[in-house]
Amino acid sequence: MDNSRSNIPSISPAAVVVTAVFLLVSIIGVNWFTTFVPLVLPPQASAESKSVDELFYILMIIGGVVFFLIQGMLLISVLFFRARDGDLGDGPTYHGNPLLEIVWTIIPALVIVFLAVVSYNIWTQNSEPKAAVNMIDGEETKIKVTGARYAWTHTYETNRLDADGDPIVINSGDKLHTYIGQNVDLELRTQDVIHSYWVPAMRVKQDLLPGNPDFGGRPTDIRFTPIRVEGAAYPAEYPIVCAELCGDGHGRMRGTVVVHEDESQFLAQFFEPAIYAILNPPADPVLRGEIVIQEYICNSCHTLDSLEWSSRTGPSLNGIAERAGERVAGQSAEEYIAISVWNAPAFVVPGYTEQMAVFGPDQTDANHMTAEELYSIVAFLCTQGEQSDCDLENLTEAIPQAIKTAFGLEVDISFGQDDAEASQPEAAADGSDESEADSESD
Ligand code: HEC
Ligand SMILES: [Cu+2]
Repeated sequence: MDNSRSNIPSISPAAVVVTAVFLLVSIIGVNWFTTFVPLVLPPQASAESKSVDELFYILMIIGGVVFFLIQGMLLISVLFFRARDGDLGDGPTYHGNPLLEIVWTIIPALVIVFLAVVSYNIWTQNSEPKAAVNMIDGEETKIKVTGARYAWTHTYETNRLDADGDPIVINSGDKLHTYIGQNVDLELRTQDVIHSYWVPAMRVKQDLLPGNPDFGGRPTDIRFTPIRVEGAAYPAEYPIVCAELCGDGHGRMRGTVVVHEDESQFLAQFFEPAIYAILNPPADPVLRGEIVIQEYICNSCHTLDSLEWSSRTGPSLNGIAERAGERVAGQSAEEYIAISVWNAPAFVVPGYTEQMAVFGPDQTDANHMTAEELYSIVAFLCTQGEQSDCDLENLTEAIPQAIKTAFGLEVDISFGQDDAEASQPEAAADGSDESEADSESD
């Protein structure tokens, strides 16, 4: 066996030709393949999406060529350099070719530096804070997103004031309303584990990091600016997904970005009706409860056919009013439901564990629930069942009484009865907004 160390075996011209052809075919093939990528990707719905897709194409082409080249070389080696019949010897031993080694180190290094620079530029460009964010009615506002197993909640801290002079907060549940050209800047917080707010159509994704903000926790920000998508009908809707495995309900932790065509459509179809509904809640607690309960993440754990909820972490709320009176001896149905919502651990339904989220006046953001809201939620749940254990004729007295007994709190049930002077916005007046019922109130 020839053992000389720097003796490179001669390469047959055929192999060189095959390699060259393979390289050419893979470049052309990968290029051709990328023309199909837009069919698979969601539409480019944000200003950020173009640069992200450009980076994606660059990565695809480089990765694709490297892949086909390496597989091609492997194929060629197997075909041309395989052991011939009767050849039982080792192949020639050789190593040490400084030129070759320098070349195959420098080329990938340059490629990686190039990718790092391009990626870094696109990342900083897309994530850097912008001026004039979340403009509504000519003013900046704050939009917060709360992630919790397994739901998203969006809250708008508006510049409108309620009767007491406090800023009105719109809770739009799992929907983010925005409009073309609005510089969206969301503050993200989680109530439990790490989640990740991902809007594929906007090409943005950001983790939510645990930690109590009062003790140095870390709210994060996600920024994007919706643009017009050719051929889309407005308002257009795009999914929000959780991109961090956060538990068994991770797959249904979803929401929707609703992009309105312009600010006036946003105001008319979402914002003004939401403000109007907050200033003019229905006087009937049951009707109000049906709206209020949908602002919370109850749907992420419970089933309730009348509202099309279908989650199974907690017991079904179908017919809850028929069982509520018998759950705990000595507790009225109203009291039992009120305690179940504000102080779930007080009684744990057999077969379930203490997994229910905590709601109450001391909680923040998505879990903040006033006594008035509790009152209307209890009123609504009292109507869920054929034979209600609640005193349906007398809810306006029975529920405040139950809340007083359970928590020692007085409930102000006068809402919706004296706000006649607030003016009706046009959009709500033309009746085009039943679908917004799930996005209103304080
Ligand atoms: C994180 C999941 C989760 C969320 C969110 C949640 N619940 Fe629950 N809920 C549970 C679980 C689990 C139970 C059963 C254990 C217990 O009784 O504490 C339960 C029990 C209940 C019960 C008692 C049911 C019965 O059959 O006796 C009521 C009523 C209830 N929840 C209402 C609500 C309402 C209203 C909301 C929203 C404001 C809500 N829940 C949000 C998980 C949840
Ligand atoms: Cu999640």
